[in-house]
Amino acid sequence: MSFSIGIIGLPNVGKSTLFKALTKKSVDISNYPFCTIDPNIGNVKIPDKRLDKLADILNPKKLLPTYIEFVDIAGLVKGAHKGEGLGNQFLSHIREVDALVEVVRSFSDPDVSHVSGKIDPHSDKETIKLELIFADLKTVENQLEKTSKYAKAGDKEAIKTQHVLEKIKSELDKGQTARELNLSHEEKKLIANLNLLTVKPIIYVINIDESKIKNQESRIKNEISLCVKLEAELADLNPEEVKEYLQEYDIKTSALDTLITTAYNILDLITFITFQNQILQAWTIASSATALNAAEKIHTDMAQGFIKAEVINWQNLVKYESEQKAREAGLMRTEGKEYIVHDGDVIHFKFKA
Ligand SMILES: Nc1nc2c(ncn2[C@@H]2O[C@H](COP(=O)(O)OP(=O)(O)OP(=O)(O)O)[C@@H](O)[C@H]2O)c(=O)[nH]1
Ligand SMILES: [Mg+2]
Repeated sequence: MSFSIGIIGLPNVGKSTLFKALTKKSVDISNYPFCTIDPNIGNVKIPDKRLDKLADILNPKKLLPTYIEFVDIAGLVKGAHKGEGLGNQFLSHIREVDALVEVVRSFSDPDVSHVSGKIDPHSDKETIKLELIFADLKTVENQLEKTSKYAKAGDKEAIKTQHVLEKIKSELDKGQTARELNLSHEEKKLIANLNLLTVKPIIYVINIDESKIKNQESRIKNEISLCVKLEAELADLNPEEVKEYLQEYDIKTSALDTLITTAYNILDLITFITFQNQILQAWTIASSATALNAAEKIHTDMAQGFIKAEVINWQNLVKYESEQKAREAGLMRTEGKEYIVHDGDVIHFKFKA
């Protein structure tokens, strides 16, 4: 598994349309709220020019790009935590995702109804934020009850966890997300099993009118503006037609590319590459990951028997056209477990089987 993204938002704002644009899967899209009930799940290969260039010189039997899994769920409405709309039980479908994408309606089409009767991106964002906060509050309160028993009995881990939970609860009580607490790595680890929604990084997709596409450049790091409907129409076209379409609307990068770049940035992710058994494969990993973490990502055996990692930057490999020549030029380095993996590293792991 590479990484996964849950698509959330009010009903009828274009979540499934975005899902279609990204995954090219045909799913139910309709002009009435609560069209999606059961989640749509799809994988999207991450296009990577570096892999293509490496494939040109290495001639692999198989080329496996890294991918993102998208999960498109039902819409949340105000009061969902009290059972309004479809309630909030379906949030369980996105508990385990790595990040959230929230679709926010800004397009004005009078033929598409809005659950609260008016287009108000700011208020819609607030509604969703509060519903996620309510969902997390319930989880935190339930867990606090359990943890406090162990904490009272003197369990050291439980005391620490209780402290973090109380800190989160007080933030949620104020109407703020747990994300805003900037929890430390240690604190996050203590509550990781709760899969709190408001801890997850979030990207806003502002779904704009076709006429507003040009000159839309957001200054906010985790916000992108797209005309989701137009992007979904691209899913049905061939690559030549897509090019023309993008030019006509002056769109420089597709929704998928924009979203991937934003997700990699806010999640602090990088890609490393392996070429083993004639398979050229890209892997996604956190930017702080070590060679041992990278080996673990591939196989636990590889991490357990780790001997060394032979590392070469992808550009050097392309430049020298073969591993042999790159090695002779002294560009293949031998690194240990603690080596911090760089974006675009091509890594050979040596391990005891
Ligand atoms: N004009 C316009 N309509 C859009 C756009 N994006 C989506 N729509 C329309 O909005 C309606 C709802 O789209 P969906 O993708 O089904 O919305 P959803 O958020 O998945 O809705 P639920 O599953 O019901 O929560 C459909 O009629 C879409 O064609 C857009 O960018 N512009
Ligand atoms: Mg839908």
